[in-house]
Parts: sequence; C-alpha cells; structure tokens
Amino acid sequence: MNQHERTAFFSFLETAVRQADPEVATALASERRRENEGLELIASENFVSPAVLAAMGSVMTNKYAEGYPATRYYGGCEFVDVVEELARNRAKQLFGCDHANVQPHSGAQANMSVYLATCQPGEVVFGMDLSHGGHLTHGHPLNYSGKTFKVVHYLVRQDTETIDYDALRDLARQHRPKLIVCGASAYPRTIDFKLIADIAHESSSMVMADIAHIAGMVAVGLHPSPVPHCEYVTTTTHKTLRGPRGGMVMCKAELAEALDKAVFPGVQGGPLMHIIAAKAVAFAEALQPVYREYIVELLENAKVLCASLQEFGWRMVSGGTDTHLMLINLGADGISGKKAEDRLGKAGITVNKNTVPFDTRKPYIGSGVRIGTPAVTTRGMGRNEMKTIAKLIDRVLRSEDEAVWAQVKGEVEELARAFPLYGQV
Ligand code: DSN
Repeated sequence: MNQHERTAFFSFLETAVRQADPEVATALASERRRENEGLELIASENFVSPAVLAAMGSVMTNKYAEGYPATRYYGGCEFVDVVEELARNRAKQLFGCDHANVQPHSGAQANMSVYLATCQPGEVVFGMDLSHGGHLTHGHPLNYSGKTFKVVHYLVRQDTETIDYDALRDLARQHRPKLIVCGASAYPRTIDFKLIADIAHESSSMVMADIAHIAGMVAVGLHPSPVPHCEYVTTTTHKTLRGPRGGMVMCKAELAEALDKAVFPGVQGGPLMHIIAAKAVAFAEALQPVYREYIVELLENAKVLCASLQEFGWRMVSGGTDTHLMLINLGADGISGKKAEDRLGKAGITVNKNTVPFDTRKPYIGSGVRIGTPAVTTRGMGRNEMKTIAKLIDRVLRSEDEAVWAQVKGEVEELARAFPLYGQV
C-alpha cells in the first residue's frame, strides 16, 4: 500500500465511524495520534499491517460458525471454512506443528483449553512464578488456573536470575505434576524447552509451552522451538507475531481431537471468523522473508537498547537479553516501577511497570519496568534510534523535573514523526 492508499483507507474507516458515532470516532482518531506520536515500548504490543486491520474489519464478523471447517453447526460457512483452513495450514507451515487450533479468542483461553484437555480440578500443575517472569494463567492464585489446580511455582535462580532448571527437576520428582507450564511474559533469556520437556517426561508429566511473547522468533528459527518437545504449544497472535489480538494452540496429531473439543465446545462458543481471517493474513505475512528480516532487526534493536541502558548504569534483570524484551531493575531503594511508568508516559514513552524476581514491592507498584522493541522496529527504527531512546529514558528516569519530561516529549514526537505509522494523522 502506498501513502495515498493508506490515507484513503483510514479516511474511509474513520469517516464511516464518524457518521454513525462521533464520540467513538474521536477516540479512534486520538488513539491513532497517540500511537503515531509516541514511542511504544510495551514488549507485548505491535502494529499490524493495513491488510491485517482490514481483515479484522471485514464482513466475517457477521458470521456464526460454531464447529470446525466442514463440520459446522450453522449453514453458510463455505467461505469462513476457507479462511480457517488457510489459517490452520499456514500455522502448521510456520511452526512445523502437526495440528493447530486457531479459534482461541486470546492467550488466556488458549491456555484454558489446554488445562481442560489435560487436567482434572485439584491435580498438580507447575508454572513459573509471576514475578519471576511467568503469567497470570500459569497458576496465579487469583486466576482460574490457580483456583482450579494445585499449583507449584518454580523460580529463577537468585544469582543469575535465569530459570533454576535443577530446582525444577527436584520439584518435578517430588510432586510428579500432571502438567508443567513453561514460557513467560517477562523473561528476557532463551528458554530451554527441550530440557524442561526432558524434566517433565522423566516424571511422566505433560508440558505446555506458552510462547506468546517469543512466537515470532520461534517461527523464523531465532529461538529454539518447543514444538518437537512439548505436547502443547500455545501463543497469542498479536505480539511479535504481529497479527490480530487472539490466541492459538498447537499440539501433536494424537492430541488434536481432544484439544479441538476442549476449545469448542469446552471453553468457547462461536469463533471470531474476522479475527481468524486476520490470523491467516498475518501468518502469510510471517512466512515471507521480509518478516524474518524484521525479527533479526527487532533482536538486534533489543540488544543495542539494553546495552545502551546498561552504559547509563541501569541494572538489567539477568544482566541482558536474548529476546525482544528487557527488564530494568530499579532497585528496592530506587523509584518504583509505577513511578517510572508514569514519568515515562508523560514523556511520550509507553512502558509497563513490572515486578522483578524477589521483588519486595507489590505487583501494582513493582520495582521494574519491562521494555520491548517489537513495535518501534515495525516502525522502521534501528540501532541509532535505540541509542537515542536509551538516552531519553535515562534523562526521564533521573529527573524529578516535569519540565525535563516535557522537553523529552518534544524530542520523542520529533523522532516519531520521522517514522510515520499508518501515514500522518
Ligand atoms: N498482557 C500480556 C503481556 O503484556 O505480556 C501477557 O498476557
């Protein structure tokens, strides 16, 4: 799409909404401006292509399609069947898995489907502790996973802040869990999925790898894949994979029938066919060589941004990054993650506060900030911009002066203007 076509595309969408609902239209335009003018460094966010956006905004939102291609509970499914088959086949090609279910509405529902397919209430499940990098759905006490199963959390080592695989093996021998959940939402290092699967299988446990954050790297072979080793692999489709907001589960062929039943009718009703169409488009994009180049660039950007922040004296959890994300440990005596997030937000830099391993602050306050490069890399930013961003972050975090934050905001807007997103607002 050239610039002229992009402008026409957005003008069509926004005019249609404005005529029906000016209040929503104003919020949409403001959000587009916010995305365009700021620096998006939330590690789980990205910017989809106009093609993915268009598929999401398509007529397939009108269709009910409970069931699976060729075995639906509704008539008129011949075209939604086409897109679901395309999405499934492209997912299989992208990840080399036997089977893919592309219907989960989210990562949480993808994970819930696997729990339903594998475990009975009260059985023992392992997950990495949330403040050590895990996820709510990996057994947090306030989440259905923590409420339904007997959860044992494994941790990172205090010295290296990397997963303590030895302690995990000891715990597995002791508890013999039904399922070991691995994968993370705030862990900057490569995960040894083969080792975790070996540990699990020694104890007759199954493994679910949640690759929501690292799916893009796994797809292009720049993070070791869990697919050959783990019974189930779940992901979201909107992070490094750069597709629509949604989820997916992959599994071995012999587990496919039970998994499909767990997704529908187990956890969900009608699939979101417009989102599945957009997943098919995103997977086609991810199969192109240019997507691999994007992932190479995103990883390089993360390394440069992390090293530059370290040069300014910021301490990084685990001492660096192998992935798209990094965590600054602001220290128990430093400003809190919440303060850092608020302050950076005032400067037009969007990050999220995060707990760090062995944090003494509560999760809503936290002692860390999580930073990622997927979105800024999609805009076309490279190494020089990462060095500039590190400088801007450093200035904001070290200053109590609102005038400094406002000055940085001006510089952020200038930088963002050089990398327009979806055309100028
Ligand atoms: N909320 C997502 C993240 O930011 O990592 C995980 O679900």
